Amino acid sequence: EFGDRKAKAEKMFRLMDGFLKNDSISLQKDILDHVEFTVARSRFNFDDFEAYQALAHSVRDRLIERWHDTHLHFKKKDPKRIYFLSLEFLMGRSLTNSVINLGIQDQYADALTQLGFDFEVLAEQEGDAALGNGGLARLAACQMDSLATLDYPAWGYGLRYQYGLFRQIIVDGFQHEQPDFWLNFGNPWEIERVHVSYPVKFYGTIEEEVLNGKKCKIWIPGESVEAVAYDNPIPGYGTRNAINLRLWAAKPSDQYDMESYTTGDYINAIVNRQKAETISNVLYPDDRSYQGKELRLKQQYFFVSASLQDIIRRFKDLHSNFDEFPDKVALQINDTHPSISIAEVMRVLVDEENLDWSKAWGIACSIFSVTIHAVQPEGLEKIPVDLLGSVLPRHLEIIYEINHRLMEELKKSFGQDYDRLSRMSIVEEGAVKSIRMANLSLACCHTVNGVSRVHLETLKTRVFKDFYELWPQKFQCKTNGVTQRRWIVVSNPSLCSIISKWLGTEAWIRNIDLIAGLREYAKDPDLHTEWKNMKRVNKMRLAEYIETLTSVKVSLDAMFDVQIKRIHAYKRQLLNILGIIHRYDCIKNMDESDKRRVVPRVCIIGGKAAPGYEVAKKIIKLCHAVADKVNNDPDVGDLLKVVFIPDYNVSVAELVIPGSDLSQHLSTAGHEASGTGCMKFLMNGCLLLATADGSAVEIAEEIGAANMFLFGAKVDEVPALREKGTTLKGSLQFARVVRMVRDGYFGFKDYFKSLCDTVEDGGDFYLLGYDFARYLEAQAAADRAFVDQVKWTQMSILSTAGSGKFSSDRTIEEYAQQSWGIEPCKCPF
Ligand code: GLS
Repeated sequence: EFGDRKAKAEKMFRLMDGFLKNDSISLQKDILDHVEFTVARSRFNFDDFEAYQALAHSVRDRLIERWHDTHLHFKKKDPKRIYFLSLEFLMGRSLTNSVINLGIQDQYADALTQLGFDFEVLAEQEGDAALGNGGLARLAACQMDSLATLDYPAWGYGLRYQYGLFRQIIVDGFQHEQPDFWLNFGNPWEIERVHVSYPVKFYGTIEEEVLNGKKCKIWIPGESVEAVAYDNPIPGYGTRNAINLRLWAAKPSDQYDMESYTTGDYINAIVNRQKAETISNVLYPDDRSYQGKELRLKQQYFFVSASLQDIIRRFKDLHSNFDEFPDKVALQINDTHPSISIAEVMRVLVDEENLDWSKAWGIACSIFSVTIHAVQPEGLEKIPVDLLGSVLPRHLEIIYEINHRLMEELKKSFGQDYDRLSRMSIVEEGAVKSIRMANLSLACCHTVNGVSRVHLETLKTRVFKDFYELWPQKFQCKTNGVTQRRWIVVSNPSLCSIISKWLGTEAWIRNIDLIAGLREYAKDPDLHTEWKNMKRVNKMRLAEYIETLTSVKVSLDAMFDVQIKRIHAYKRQLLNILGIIHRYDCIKNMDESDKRRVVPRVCIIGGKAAPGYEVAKKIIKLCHAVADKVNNDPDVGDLLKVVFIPDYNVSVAELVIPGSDLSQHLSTAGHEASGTGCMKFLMNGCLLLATADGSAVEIAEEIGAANMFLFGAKVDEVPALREKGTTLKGSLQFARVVRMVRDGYFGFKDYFKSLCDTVEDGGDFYLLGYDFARYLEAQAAADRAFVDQVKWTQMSILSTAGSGKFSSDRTIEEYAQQSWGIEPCKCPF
């Protein structure tokens, strides 16, 4: 019978390969069919958006085909799989990325031209899938692309929020937030799986029972919500593999609340059921501070519980003995957010599968690994015990038991060192007794990853010092990376062609190490000409975008100087703005002959502030206030323009990065775990002006410090500088620019007062005053380099050539080999 099934499956594989044709005529026909039958418009009358929808559906068909093949193949081979749990995935747009990874971009472009449409115009119709805040979430998206491309048997699991990250609109220079109801026009990239659903339980009580002479705990939940799967195929590049990103949506449970119905309270019963959906309604828009909110905890448990039920079901399809679980399953916890999964695995194994505690714990410890993305202890989630006890009473008990055993083990190593024991405890005593989710992860995971070398050092020596002393072997460095498919091939096609032409191959798109081959041509005048043309065309596109959005006209001869990322005190956008004020002040005081020597600049800033983050919001306003003054000053003209790009997101980044000359990464050393924006700029041949923080340190090693502009206090100097506190005076120049803001030179004097206070009067936690003079020197060095365009272009080529290490392909290979123990599983067709 097995042979029969196998033959049938093989026949199906062969048939499926024959299903969809990718020549231009077939694609045209498919698109028109979708216009008529999916979008339900007449094929004689449809607009760009409808054309985009039809196009997306025809691409989706091709994705589904490969995705089926891949999953059949995985099922057949039954390899160990990696399950990547993340509360956030920032996918951005899917169309262009999909057709490129499927290898049918030219055919589609051709088909659309024949139909009288332009591929690029239709691609612009797509909105971003913004189910994440920033770096952490975009990293997860890049890693999914690499997992698919490298043929790893991987699944992503997350939440399908109905509202993604808020849209930022600017009114009079102030940020306002608008809801991002991104599913309004449907989402062609997902497949709703109504039949793949699991109940997720909350609240209730614990009862003890005796089963087979053994005392057992039974959780009697008080609420049940249904998790329904929405699958998002992720195609690899240069392979048939397409893996799955499964996002869960909350729906009312099928279990009826009989009481309400029989008492006739029909309307209220329905209204209450509907409340279930709120769990997956909205993404929390703050990436760093957690306030122990009930909804947040419910979101975490909701997606973790559904994912684990799905994973265990898949395991049980082929296996019956949990001893084999670690051979088939690796679970990756993306930051502390999904760490409740550790308690959930224990609950399932002990309460439902009736395993001994120690056996269950052995399994848990061999399947989980975690990556920490935070530097500051505030970034590590804590859940108040009262809250956890009410929402997940059984999990709280389990965590107490894990902690009890941990403490016993620690006593063996550290004796009566109670300070240390209390620091390492999963339970934090204090005004609000809480569970430290990071400590729970550290107690269980076999691997704890940092996201850059500097970051791992911080974890080892500061954040988790005690744990490192106990388990040094758990700590590993997995320097972040980004996918060159999205950040070069999709977003900078001209650069992509140049690289392929000069390397004589497209193989670098899968094997990024080859990109180093460009070094050989860094001085070649022909390459310089092509490189500069590419940059100019990209700048032109960006300039048009800027003019459309802000009505500011910018000169293409100016240096495009960019800082785009979340607005945060530690990322020091304020340092950038104060630097701009200094530049403005200098130009104002120059005579005409001095002005002729000024390198013209367009200073571009973009980023969202968390809605409740006052300081960040004031920084946005200050940026606009300065722009207003500078851009309208006839003394300045094209020498300086200041632009704030509203609603920064993945698609905006795809447009801005290829058109930038210089990018700024200004975090106070020791505060940026890694930073991934810098890697995207680097790949695009944009020079970096950066502090020696996060991954910038490793970038300097790869391209040579002489090819970037490094400045500022070093990680190990920062604590001592802070100690000096009030005695540490910034430069005169710094005092002057801050005074200009204080005195109302840019208006809004009262409003900016508290912002100025953060960097003066003994405050200045992020050392803006201390770093200011050296920041200006680095900026001056960038100006001098820009004047020598041959030198600049060479540095730019060397940046791209040295970016190979920062591909997420390298990161994923390291995870696969060092943390997860998985092998590629390539679809044969
Ligand atoms: C972050 C860090 O702040 C970034 O430095 C890092 O690059 C990113 C991915 O590892 O993770 N942590 C976080 O909470 N948001 C981030 O962007």
